[in-house]
Amino acid sequence: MRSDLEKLKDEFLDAVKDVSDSLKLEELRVEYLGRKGKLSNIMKQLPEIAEGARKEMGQFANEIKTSIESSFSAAEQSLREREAHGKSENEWIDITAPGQAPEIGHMHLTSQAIEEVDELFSRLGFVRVRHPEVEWDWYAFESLNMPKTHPARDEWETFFMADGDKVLEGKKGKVVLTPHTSNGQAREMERGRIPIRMININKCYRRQSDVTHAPMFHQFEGLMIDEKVTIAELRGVLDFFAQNFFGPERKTRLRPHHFRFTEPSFEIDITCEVCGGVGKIEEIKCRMCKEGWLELGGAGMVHPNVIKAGGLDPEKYSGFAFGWGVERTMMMKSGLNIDDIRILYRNDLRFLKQF
Ligand code: FA5
Repeated sequence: MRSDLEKLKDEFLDAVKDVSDSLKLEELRVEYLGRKGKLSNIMKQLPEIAEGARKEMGQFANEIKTSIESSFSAAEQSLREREAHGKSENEWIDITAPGQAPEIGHMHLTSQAIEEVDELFSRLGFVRVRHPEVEWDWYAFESLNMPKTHPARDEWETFFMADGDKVLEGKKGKVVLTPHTSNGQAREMERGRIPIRMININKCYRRQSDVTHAPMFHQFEGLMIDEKVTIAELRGVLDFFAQNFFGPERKTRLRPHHFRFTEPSFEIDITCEVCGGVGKIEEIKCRMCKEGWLELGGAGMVHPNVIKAGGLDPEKYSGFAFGWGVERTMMMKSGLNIDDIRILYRNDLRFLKQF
């Protein structure tokens, strides 16, 4: 066995000298050191060796193995160096050639609109805040004058959060993905910093998907609370926004509506940008608005019960609130001409790069 091992080592050293690429070197490693290789084969003789000499022979076999392994590593290292050197001799760079500029992205249309909304309201002293997207039932519904079993809740098509089959629940009720930014109303009042001029811009979630509805969208919620706030101030703020955002030629209208958290309540519509407010394009009903007007959002004077839920005295304080969809508002801007809201979130660069 000893002479077999010595022969094996010499044979390996001889073979490794001539190897010129890493593939062949690996083949050689498998042939000599692999599980079914030549060294393993010789090691099978070990149990036949007399017990007294077996330990010594085992040690000798290990020395041979270590020696083969280090010759292999040395060959591997020198091959790597030779390959690297060869490469640098063959490859060259023309440092005078023009560079390839990395593609620079830009803000998503929705983020651009959010910045613009934020900037316009800041001119009126409204401060941008962010209240949670994952919310308690209390802030999303109950504090807004919608008790647990009230039918008005049915309109919201909410996503409740669950852990397996168990709907998550805590001291402030179930956990929901907020369906609107009105969840920020009681939260902002609880802070107790009066007067309030808040603009809460955030993601909202509803079980809806069609040309004017996305399951995830954004709203901006304005809230003003002070002593003696009137409806005239609400109109003034909304007009300021509409004229600056859409341009003076576009028309808005207030339509009486019902929200549980405002009294009186309105919906605000704007003349449709896709059909120019006519409701038709070449005698075909406008796919976006169907009648010339598109709803942008709701507004109204904050209900006394909501002021109470926010920890303030409704006898002393009054205010207004409005909540509009960012995407819908943006889609109604002149020149955009987007006729399906869902395209904003399809991540199609051919569309997004245009803006
Ligand atoms: C509300 O969400 C009320 N919280 C608004 C409000 C706030 C009223 C404060 C009074 C006072 P509404 O469900 O109508 O109301 O939604 C408001 C706007 O959000 C809609 O007009 C629309 O512009 C936008 N919106 C609603 N659902 C979606 C959706 N699935 N996809 C895109 N935009 C939506």
